[in-house]
Amino acid sequence: MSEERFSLAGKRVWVAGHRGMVGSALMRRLAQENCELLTTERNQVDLRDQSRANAWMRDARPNLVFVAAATVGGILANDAYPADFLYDNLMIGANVIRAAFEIGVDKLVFLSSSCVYPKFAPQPIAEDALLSGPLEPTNEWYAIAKIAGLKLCQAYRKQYGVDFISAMPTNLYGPGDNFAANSSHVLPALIRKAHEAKAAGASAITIWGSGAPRREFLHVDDCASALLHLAKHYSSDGPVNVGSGADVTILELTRLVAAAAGFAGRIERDLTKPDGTPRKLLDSQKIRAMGWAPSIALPEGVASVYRWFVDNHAIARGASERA
Ligand code: GFB
Repeated sequence: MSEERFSLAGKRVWVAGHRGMVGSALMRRLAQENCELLTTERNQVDLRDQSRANAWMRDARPNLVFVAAATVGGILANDAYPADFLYDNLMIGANVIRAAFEIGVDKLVFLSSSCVYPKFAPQPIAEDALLSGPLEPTNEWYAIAKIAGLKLCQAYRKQYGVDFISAMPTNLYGPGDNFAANSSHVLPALIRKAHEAKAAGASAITIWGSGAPRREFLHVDDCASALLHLAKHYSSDGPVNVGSGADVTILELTRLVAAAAGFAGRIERDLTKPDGTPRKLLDSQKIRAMGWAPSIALPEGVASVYRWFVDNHAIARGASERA
């Protein structure tokens, strides 16, 4: 375990995007710490608006900021709404990072993403693969905004010596995810498909693409614990990967979800839909060496999120998790 460099005790902590899946998990985890939690609603402060973001930050005066606000979605949403994914995420990142600098926050943790790495990066993907090759076209818009955000953190650190850091979480899943058919990521989409097929007595479910792409999944509660760990223990300019260390094919994931939902029918493939990046497995040695490890195995995590979906799907959210 590396030494604690930043204590949360008595600190004012702002989770930007606290109603999203990641932000909610951070709020649950931070509730166990001796700190004061600050939040603002999306309809009060649109973080794409620089003057609103500045005014909020001047009033709230947080010591620590987690930038978990983002416009997010799965492979089709990324491809269908490139302007929203690029503009919203550029503006949120730039406004929050700049405002944090202006009021002199002690620490800022920016959430980037594993999709910022090149489409054909060597696997597992180490942090130094950043900007070493072309991006996956379906999510280059989101990726460019997330690269800009992490570069802005590095730039402020280099020019002004501030303690801004970036984390690169792998594909996340958990309670509070978006389960909408066309805008969700694969794991919640499969939960919904398997559940509805079982309820309707259908003989098959259809997955997008070939089922061959490999993805690494991390439960959002593990991600939240990693983000807190980095806030406390890490202070340097290099981004840090946050992954579970294991990947599965989409077909294997579908079988896992079908088993959790009790769906025993056929799995069909819609080859008109994109596969995206062939493989995305992070090398997370850097954070593991700092003493963090995930604690929720994929089968257990899928089963618990399936139960969450069954209990809550009537109120599950839409495509965006911006606060
Ligand atoms: O999770 P997903 O949408 O995003 O898709 P990415 C992962 C894989 O699952 C792709 C396949 O190969 C999809 O074709 N898939 C199969 C499905 N069935 C489905 C389905 O019903 N819904 C969805 N959504 N996929 C995202 C980026 O890429 O990764 C985001 O677009 C973000 O920007 C996220 O970075 C972490 O893993 O391909």
